[in-house]
Amino acid sequence: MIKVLSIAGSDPSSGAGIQVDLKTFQALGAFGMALPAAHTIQNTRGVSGVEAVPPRLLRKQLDALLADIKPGAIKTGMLLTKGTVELVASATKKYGIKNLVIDPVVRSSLGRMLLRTEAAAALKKNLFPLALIVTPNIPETEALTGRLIRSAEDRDYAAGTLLDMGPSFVLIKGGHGNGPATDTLYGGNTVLEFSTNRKKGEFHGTGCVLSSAITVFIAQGLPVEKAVEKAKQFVDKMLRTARPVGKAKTKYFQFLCENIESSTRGKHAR
Ligand code: PXL
Repeated sequence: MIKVLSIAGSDPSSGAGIQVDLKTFQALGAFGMALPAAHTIQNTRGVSGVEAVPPRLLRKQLDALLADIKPGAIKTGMLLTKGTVELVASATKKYGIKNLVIDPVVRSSLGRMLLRTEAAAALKKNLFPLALIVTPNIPETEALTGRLIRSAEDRDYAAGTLLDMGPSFVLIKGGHGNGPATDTLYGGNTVLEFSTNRKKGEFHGTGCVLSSAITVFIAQGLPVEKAVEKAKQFVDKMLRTARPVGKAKTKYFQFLCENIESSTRGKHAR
């Protein structure tokens, strides 16, 4: 059985965060687990508030869980505070987690901070060195490197800066620009591009679904390059049936069973 864990923010509208991570894990045939690292007040119109989970509670939950079950891979999403980042880093070391996928969530689409300034510094210092792969979008890459990205050269340079912080791979997601949606994977002495046609509309939770799918494929034992390729194909397929679910036009992933082909599942899934 493939077991995977998400340590991320809770989105009660369930289009992002631990809720959509669990849906993704389920869709891909893994046994999913989720530990809320922070809470958001949100609906389809956006995030109107955030609250941290008390570090004492989080530490007890992490210890209870990881002392018992060893996930094949862990992903992190919205971590909000420095204390939370540090707790996740120490648990990763203590329990010998090798397959750590970090989605460095910094802000919501409408600009609400989901990672405090001192937490961003801790993320780079304490968690990035433990990561197999970090998956920032362009605004997150800019926030983490402190430099604007205006060209492919700027992006390549930023990827080098992030790789120097210690992760084995960096996937810079280009989904927020124009033209085809191209994600670029750096690491393992190569640079690989993954392009898909841009879909019409605004989508919620795309980064969460992508990093969760990567987490499952890594836990299945696929090399990072293949895990990213398959995860990107999975997201592309799910984007086609995404629909608005509330008063805003933002589209949410549905994970319709008929769209989840058995080919997206690993051989260990059944
Ligand atoms: O999509 C980024 C994201 C991640 N995690 C949570 C969120 C959001 C965006 O709103 O709420 C919990």
